[in-house]
Amino acid sequence: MGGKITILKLGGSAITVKKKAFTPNLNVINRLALEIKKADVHPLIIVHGGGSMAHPIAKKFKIKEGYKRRGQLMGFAETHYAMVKLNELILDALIEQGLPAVNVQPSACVVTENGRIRSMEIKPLLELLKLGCIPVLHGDAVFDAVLGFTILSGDQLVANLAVNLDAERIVLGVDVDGIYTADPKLDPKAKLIKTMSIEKLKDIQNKIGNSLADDVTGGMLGKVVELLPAIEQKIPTIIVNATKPNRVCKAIRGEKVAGTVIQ
Ligand code: ATP
Ligand code: IP8
Repeated sequence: MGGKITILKLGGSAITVKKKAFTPNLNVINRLALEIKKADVHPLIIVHGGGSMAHPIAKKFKIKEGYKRRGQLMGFAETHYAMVKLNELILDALIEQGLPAVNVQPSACVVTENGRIRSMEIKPLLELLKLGCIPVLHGDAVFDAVLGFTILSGDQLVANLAVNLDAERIVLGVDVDGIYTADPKLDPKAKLIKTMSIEKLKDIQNKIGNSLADDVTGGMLGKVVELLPAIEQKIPTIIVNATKPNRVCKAIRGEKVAGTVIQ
């Protein structure tokens, strides 16, 4: 495979129009594919979120809470289907750039227990990396051994893969410049936190909010909580604005870029 793995999360807030249900942001998706091509970083795993493509359906049918009635089954199927469709748009853009991107579907290789990853069939993903392909995973509606089904966030997948594969770095692309002292969309006085220690992160957890749009996995707060195991393992982690040109490209190369570095 050669070298340690870089893990890039393309946040749903950047790759979809979060305020408008079922709306991918094709301009951002296509530009990000170009940046990933330009960055030329190997080995690379991409994980993407659901944004407005999947969170509204997951919320409507209470998929995260688990199976309670037959009527939810269509919601489970539709949530997964929305992620497959968004994944297809991302693969279209990456393949258009000549990148060997291959979907690895979490619902087919992960089992959770009360919402936490209990097991993951990792071999196909590792073989793809060895071949030089770019595995592309996503948050998903998955089978849960206790709840029947649930929502697995892309952030939990990122942290789990980073810890188990001892990643080189994690880059999280969202629609804001990083972690602020308060939600920058609600508080114009919020200040960007450029570097953050794990102690400071734990300290300000209660000031970090959810997303303003439908988000069943907890917005920025959910992200930070999920990332803690990877940060505790000292895997360099940076949150950057993926809606602004070149930030993701520089971040996956390990270059200095505007954002929040957690170390
Ligand atoms: P998805 O879960 O769909 O992949 P995402 O990972 O791109 O989405 P969100 O879960 O939407 O990102 O979280 C990002 C949002 O969190 C921002 O749009 C911002 O409004 C909100 N937010 C809340 N509190 C803060 C904060 N303290 N600093 C930065 N953003 C914050
Ligand atoms: O957007 C969950 O993944 P996330 C996606 O990374 C859904 O939180 C709702 C299936």
